Amino acid sequence: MHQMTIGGKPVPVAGTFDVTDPATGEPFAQAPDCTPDQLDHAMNTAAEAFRTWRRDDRTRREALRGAADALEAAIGRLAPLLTAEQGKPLKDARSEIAGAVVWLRYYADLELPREIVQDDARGHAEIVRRPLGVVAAITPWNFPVTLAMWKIAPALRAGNTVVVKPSPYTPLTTLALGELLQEVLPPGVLNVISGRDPLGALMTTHPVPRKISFTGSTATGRRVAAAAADDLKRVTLELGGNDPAIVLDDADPEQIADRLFWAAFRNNGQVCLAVKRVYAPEHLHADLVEALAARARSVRVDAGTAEGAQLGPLNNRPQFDRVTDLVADALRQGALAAAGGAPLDRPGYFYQPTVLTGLTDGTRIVDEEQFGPALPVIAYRDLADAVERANASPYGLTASVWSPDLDRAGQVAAELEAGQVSVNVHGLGVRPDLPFGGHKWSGLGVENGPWGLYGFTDLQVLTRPAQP
Ligand code: TXE
Repeated sequence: MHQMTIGGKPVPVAGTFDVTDPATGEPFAQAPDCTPDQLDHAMNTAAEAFRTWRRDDRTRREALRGAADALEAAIGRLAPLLTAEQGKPLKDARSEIAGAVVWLRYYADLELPREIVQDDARGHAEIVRRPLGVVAAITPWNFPVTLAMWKIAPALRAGNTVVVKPSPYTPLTTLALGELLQEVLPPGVLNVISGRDPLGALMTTHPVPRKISFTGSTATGRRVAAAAADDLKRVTLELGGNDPAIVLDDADPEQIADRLFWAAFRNNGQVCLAVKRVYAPEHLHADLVEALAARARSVRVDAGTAEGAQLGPLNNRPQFDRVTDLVADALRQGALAAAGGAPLDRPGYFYQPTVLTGLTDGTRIVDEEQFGPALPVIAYRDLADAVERANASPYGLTASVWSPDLDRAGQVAAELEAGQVSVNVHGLGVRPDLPFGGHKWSGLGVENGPWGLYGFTDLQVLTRPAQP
């Protein structure tokens, strides 16, 4: 069994919970269930390690490089574990872990300039960024490794120490990551614990961490923010989205369909920034629906271990039930499934890639985050009205505009309320060097780039008068 790692060592297992293979719907492994004492131990150990880890920038950068090399060498071993617990095809599991390596290297290489505001005859004023202390990192089940690394790499680079807790649906690869990285990190710098949802809540009220970095649902994000408020812990929240794609009247449906389709269906739509609703002009609507539906029908959905699988099952039962309900609700309201519309007839959490037409705003699957392989395509008559409807959501994570006329697309993009807006592609801005964060209910603060690292620091001003 994969074990929790605290202070560089495996922790004796006190209790366990089941981990389910989404391709069968059956439990296939157990994970350790962290006790409150073990949580205290993890937090105190991280606090102790912080005393020295925060001091030496060079050691930290070398350690992150070592972590990148160790993780890269382990991709072949970790990818099958990620597929088993998450469901995604093996090749996607491999590229997810490879992405985490890229993040480690980016932060290892990131130069942080000294910010000297004044250095003249009157004196010297400089701004430094101090690490906060212990960071509690809480992650979801859609990209367990990547999203953990979006927190671990910048937090460690800035000089913090980390206690990370993966989702109870996907704890195993993160536990394995914790075991693996002990070879290259000083003890206590990265601690990995696992448990059910109440463990996340305990982390947010624990007195030790100075920051909670959370990725997950908006509902839980609110609880995290409320729990952190008492102690004024810093929080970064990366939450849900209901990301619109607006197709302009001069776009060519066949030409854009591949990119649009995969922006919506990658990882089975279980992507915070997936396209979740498409607005298409009336005269292109039927052609675009058919172009997307043709792709949906031809995608190979199978167990992540099956040769040639392009999409696996949904990750967990509640998510499978939610997608099933949202599509059934839309069909009851008069929507038509141009492709899919139901689960696959086999065990596990498999759902047919689904393209819905004949529906509009006010239907649950348009208004809420579906987080699954079902995409509503909505016809519009007036572009200003489509923009209005795109912005009418309480979410604001990402958005895209599709047109060969880049100036016009750029003007529409500037109207959209979202943390990232792309033209003729969706989600191009997810890179280690660009800030990623949501407007409105989609989050608080940003991850990635120097801006993400700054979120793991407090500013300190150092001043002195000129020497006589
Ligand atoms: O998320 P939760 P769930 C959305 C998506 C999905 C919905 C529910 O729409 O349908 O969220 O997924 C931990 N204090 N996203 O229920 O509960 C939990 O153990 C602190 C979008 O899985 O937010 C897990 O580690 N932590 C999202 C993590 O929070 C708590 C990705 C996320 O779980 C906690 C995933 C508490 N009170 C789902 N309760 C995205 N932004 O990409 C639970 N947790």
